[in-house]
Amino acid sequence: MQDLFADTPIEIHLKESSAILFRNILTPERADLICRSLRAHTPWKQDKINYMGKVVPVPRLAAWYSKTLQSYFYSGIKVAAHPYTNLITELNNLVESATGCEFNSVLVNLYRDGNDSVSWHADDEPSLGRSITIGSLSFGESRDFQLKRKDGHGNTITIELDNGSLLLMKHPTQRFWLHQIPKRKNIGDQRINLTFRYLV
Ligand SMILES: O=C(O)CCC(=O)C(=O)O
Repeated sequence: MQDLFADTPIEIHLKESSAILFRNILTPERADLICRSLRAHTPWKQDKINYMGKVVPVPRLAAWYSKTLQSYFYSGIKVAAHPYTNLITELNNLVESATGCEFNSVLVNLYRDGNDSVSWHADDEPSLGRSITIGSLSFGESRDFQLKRKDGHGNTITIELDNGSLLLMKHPTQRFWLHQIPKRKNIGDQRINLTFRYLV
């Protein structure tokens, strides 16, 4: 993995918490290569969840990797872990060197086009412990990433996450804030996002 190539990090002030955006953590060429490799070699799966009493497919594809092979529970489903590949290990190391935080697991999401999305949620599953830091690495098409307070106060914040960008959501963002990737018309290209976490 080549050296970090980031622009000056941008601090995003969130009430009671904060996030840091690192744009261009990789060169565009390197980010494109990684995007293609992840697209081709990830064991993508479309999970189904219970939503208002119905079993529905989630509007994206995903794969869960864990260094410690721990399964992951979210939205009432259990997802088995894949072992870290060389590329996932390199990306984990990259995110750790940029942020100084430790990660041991990652959810990889593929948004095939603007119809794919993830709705409002917090990454606050009990397996993540009490102090949760998330390192979110994006490849491919730029998409809007939105944050809003759980208590309904204040405005929704929108950040564009581009190819080769890293967003660090510090503790206690997951306690007070929700996030989503909304559907968008006119987005024909794919985006891959990796949310690195630390399972206790
Ligand atoms: O795709 C993103 O930027 C967010 C993904 C996400 O929220 C998640 O995996 O929990």
